[in-house]
Amino acid sequence: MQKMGKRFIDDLSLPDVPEEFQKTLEDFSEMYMLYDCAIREVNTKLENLNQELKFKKDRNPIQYINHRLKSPQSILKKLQMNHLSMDYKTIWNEITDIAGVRVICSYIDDIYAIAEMLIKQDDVALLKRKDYIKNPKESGYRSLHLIIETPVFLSDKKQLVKVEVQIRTIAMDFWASLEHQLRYKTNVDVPASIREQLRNSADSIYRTDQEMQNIYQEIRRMEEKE
Ligand code: 0O2
Repeated sequence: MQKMGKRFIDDLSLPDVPEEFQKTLEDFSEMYMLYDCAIREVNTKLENLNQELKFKKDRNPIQYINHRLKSPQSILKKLQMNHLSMDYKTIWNEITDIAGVRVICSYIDDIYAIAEMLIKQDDVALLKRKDYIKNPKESGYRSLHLIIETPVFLSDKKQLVKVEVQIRTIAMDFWASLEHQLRYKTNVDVPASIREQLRNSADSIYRTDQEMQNIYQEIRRMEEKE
């Protein structure tokens, strides 16, 4: 883990990095170790839920789980955008998405069911919930975001660590991944007409998600009558 933090830090090309942030970087290895442990804790919780539901209901509501640690470059960008100071304490308290877990579900209802099961666990505290499914972003982006805090048990103490959990369907993820690539991999200012096309495509994907959910429920009802 020391290595993972170090790799990230070595990757940072330093000329434009403020001195205050460079100093804070020295403490990043330990911070990344904690976030990495927290990701594993949350991952295990989600995998266990999926396993139990497979056993009880004979289906997996979670298709797959991804995770990532936010790079120092992205942390710096966020601090600068939000006019935050660059000390360790500010990063620890204010940047809530350094540890990120993305859960890809089969159906819209699975998203809410998994979220409820996760935040009901007594060692999980919900700090923030943003429902971009009920209230999609201007871009068309849909996903349920939870900022949770979970304990990491170390050799001599228990440390609470924040993790951002993004939960969405396969279809929402398909759109978000391509839109992310299109937006970040281009130098051009995306015109309003293309932004509208992207929004329309997100809306149409959402309608398909709703149709698939309805079909699934209908088949379930038919099975129950058998
Ligand atoms: P990455 O590489 O995915 O981490 P906050 O201060 O945290 O409350 P913030 O940071 O604006 O406010 O959080 P928000 O908007 O709730 O969630 C940010 C993350 O959601 C992004 O992380 C993306 O992962 C995802 N996201 C939000 N809007 C969009 C969008 O329009 N398109 C796509 N594809 N993803 C989106 P990062 O840090 O941008 O990047």
